[in-house]
Amino acid sequence: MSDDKVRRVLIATQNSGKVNEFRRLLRSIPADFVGLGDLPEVAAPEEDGDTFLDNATIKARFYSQHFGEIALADDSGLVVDALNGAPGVHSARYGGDGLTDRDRLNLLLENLKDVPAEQRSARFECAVVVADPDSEDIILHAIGTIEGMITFEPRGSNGFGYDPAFVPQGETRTTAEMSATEKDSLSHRGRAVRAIAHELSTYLSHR
Ligand code: ITT
Repeated sequence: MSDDKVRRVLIATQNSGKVNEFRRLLRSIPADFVGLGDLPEVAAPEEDGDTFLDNATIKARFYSQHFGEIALADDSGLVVDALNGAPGVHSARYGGDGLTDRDRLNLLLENLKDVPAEQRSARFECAVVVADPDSEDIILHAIGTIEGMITFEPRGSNGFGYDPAFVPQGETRTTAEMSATEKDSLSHRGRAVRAIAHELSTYLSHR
């Protein structure tokens, strides 16, 4: 570091499942990672972008400006081929307001109930964006993807969201049946974070 000050980075997500994963994935970076839960509550910005990258940029910029902190945001979701890419950027809102993660998972499986095994291909995608309140441009961004298939029934209780219905390519278990370390090693979020980790560390050390 250029001085003894420990840099703070805001993990700018309201999703506790993502916060847990980011804390694990970023643990080798010498910075103080703060969650939104450690700061005064603020209403989330509207995610009206067409892509994961657009929405991650909206969130990183918004939280970075609002709190005056370097902020790392994630926009992610499940892209199902048999549903023409749904739920996609709407993964957190699939089925409308008032549903739980489990309700959305059940809705997905219901909507796919007549789709045969060989047509159940899907992928998780994750865009990670880092914004600095002192900079107009975003500092870093990366996209991570993991290919797989949707199960017929939910399996496993680890992870969050659609994990109980997603089996990565070459695996037999869902990501909800894997340990945290196993999911991190192949997940969309793990891949996106590993793509920026070195540059983030360098950026923080020179700031
Ligand atoms: P923030 O916007 O505050 O980050 P969010 O949950 O609303 O929280 P997104 O708009 O990016 O975040 O929606 C992502 C949704 O995609 C998430 O709620 C899950 O339903 C799903 N998802 C993303 N990554 C996942 C993962 O690793 N495992 C399971 N489901 C995942």
